[in-house]
Parts: sequence; structure tokens; C-alpha cells
Amino acid sequence: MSRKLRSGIIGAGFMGSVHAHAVRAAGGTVSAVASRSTAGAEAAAGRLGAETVAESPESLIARDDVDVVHICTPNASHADLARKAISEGKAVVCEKPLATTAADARDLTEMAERAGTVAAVPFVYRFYPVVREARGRLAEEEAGRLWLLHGSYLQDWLAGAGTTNWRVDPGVGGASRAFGDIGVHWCDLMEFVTGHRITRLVAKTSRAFNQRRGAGLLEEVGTEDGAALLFETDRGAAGSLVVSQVTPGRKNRLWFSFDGTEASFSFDQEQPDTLWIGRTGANTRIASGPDTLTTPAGRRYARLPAGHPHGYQDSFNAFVGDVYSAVRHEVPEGLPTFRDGLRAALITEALITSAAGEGWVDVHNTSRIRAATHSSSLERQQL
Ligand code: SOE
Repeated sequence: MSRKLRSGIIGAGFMGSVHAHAVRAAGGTVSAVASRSTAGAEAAAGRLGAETVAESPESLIARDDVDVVHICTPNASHADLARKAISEGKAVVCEKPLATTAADARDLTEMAERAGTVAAVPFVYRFYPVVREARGRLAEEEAGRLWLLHGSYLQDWLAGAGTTNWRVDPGVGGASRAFGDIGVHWCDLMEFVTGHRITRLVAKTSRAFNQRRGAGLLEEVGTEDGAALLFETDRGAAGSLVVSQVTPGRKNRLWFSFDGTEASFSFDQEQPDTLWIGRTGANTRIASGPDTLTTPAGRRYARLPAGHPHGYQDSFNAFVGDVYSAVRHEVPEGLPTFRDGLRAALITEALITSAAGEGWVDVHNTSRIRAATHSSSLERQQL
């Protein structure tokens, strides 16, 4: 397939426009946009550079001039839309969380794999060149044996009881908010970069505000503002993660330190052009760039010379570029698929189960545990 790939974008908010830019950067076109209302889609069409407006998400999915469906709607609608897109034979990019339950995420993953369609979830922090560099160097055991994996993902856009958003409502955003929205990015990144898998975890969720003011009314909050968790991995490491959407001053600070017996590797999403490597003798800061990075994967994603910052949109563009290569049957290494979305859903369910008072929870058993014994505690957790 050498002609331009044509996309349809469902959802015209912040993420819809990030996807639209990335489609064009990947050499594609935005054939159509659909939103909650036709008026909303018409208002967004110019901003997104869409050629036409579809009357509904369903009619967008059915269009012949849409090869790839981008789902950028509130979380509770992801599963149904993704199912429809796969049934229509389309490639799909579905915003995270892939679904608000692990059962739906599993069903979608199996459906996409059976259909053999490209089905991706934007775990886009994988696409920073220095992140790929860290992954390549850790695979070569430059840090020695990784034994402690820790970090945080902190934002402040929900700081203030006067701020609210659809994500706050568990019926729309899912039972977990801060973890389901951003904690999963950190876990995906940790597992991707280190090759370790979380086997079990214990979590405490917390809220800064029990009520938030939406449209002038005070509303009870049903989801967590933050979470703290401890975890163990299949390769014998211990770890911790703090996630928050109410940390004043932290805008989008995803930070990690992966500590080995020889070196520790650290990355800060707000300073994404530097990989920090600590050693007992001297520390090194490696600048992002094709001439400064040493691993093939790091260099592949470093498109501009060092000193020309690579940002969030660049990472998103690289992700969509890889999705479109996969649609053309050139599957790039490290593409986050629905299976990674399922992984995130399983970890999220473990977090919810643990935070509901269950202590340490096995991640790979999460669905079974929930179905057998914890459906009522899970419902309680919908707080
Ligand atoms: C909002 O918390 C948000 O846009 C997330 O939904 C994205 O996944 C993250 O990349 C940036 O923050």
C-alpha cells in the first residue's frame, strides 16, 4: 500500500488534535472527524485539518475513505468503538485506557489479533530517543543487575476543587482516574525499558478533594487524585511509584530511576532531551541526537541534531509513523499494541483491588480474583 493512508478521528478535544498533527506528520490525511455532535465536529474540522465531518462515530468508521480509525473519546466509549472499527476491517489507534475493564480489554485484544489488524495504544513515552537509548543500554547490562525501579508521574491540572473534567466521573473515565490515566504510562515505560514485568503490587489510592465544582454545582468525586504503590517484578526487583494529578507545579512530570548494581538510569519527561546515568565515580548526561546517542534504537528516533529539542508531539508523531508503517506491513520494534493496553488494564485492576483493602495482589491473576471474590469490593471502590 503506497498511497497516502487516510484516517478518521473520533473525538475533537486535546488528544484529537494531537492525533491529527501526528497523522499529517506520518504522511497521512485526515478524511473525517466525528464528535459528540455534528456542530462540535464542524467546529473542530478546521483545527484538525479534516476534509469532512461525519455525522456519527459509526458513520465515520464505515467510510470507505478511512483506513485507520483514531479513537480519542472519553474512556467508557473506547471498547464499543474499537469493536466496531475492527469489525469493519479498519486499523485502530485507541487512546488509553483501551477499555475500562480488563475483560473488555482482553476481548478487544483477542478480536484484533484474530482479525490480524493493526491495533495500537499510544504509550507514546516509549518514543523519546533517550528512552530507547536507555532500553538499549540496559539490555546490554550497562547498569548491571537492576534491583530497584522507582519513580513518579505527577501533574497539577486537577489541582483545585474548582476544576473538574469527565475523567473524574467513574462512569465515564473508569473506576481508576489518576492511575488509569497516567500511572499506566509509567508502568508501560518501566516494563518496556527494563524488560521486567510487575508480578504483584500493593496500593493506596487517595484524594485531595472529595468534592469538585462542575458547572457551578458541587459534585462528589468518585475517583482517586493520586496513588502510591509498591511492586515486585518477575526478575526479582522491587519498586515504587507515586502518581498524582494534584501536585501543584508539576505539569507532566513522568520521572524514573532504574537502579542497577553498576549504574542508575534516570529520565524526566519535562527535560526529555537528556538521559542521566549515575555511577559512584561520575555521572553522565547524554544529549539526545543522532550523533550523541549510541544505540540503533536511540538514533532511529533522534531525527534532529542534538540541541534541537524533541518534545511530546514529536514522540506522538513517531508513534503514529510506526503505526502507519505497520499498516504497510513493516512492523517496527516496540510498537505498543492492544496487548499492551490489556496489560495496563490488568495492572489497573490489581491497583483497584489492592486499594479496596486486599493488600498484595498478583497482577496476572487479577481478572480471575476480581470475578471470583472481589466484584463487590470493586464496586465499593467506584467510590
Ligand atoms: C492528561 O492527564 C494527559 O493528557 C493524559 O491523558 C495523557 O495520556 C498524558 O500523556 C498527558 O496527560
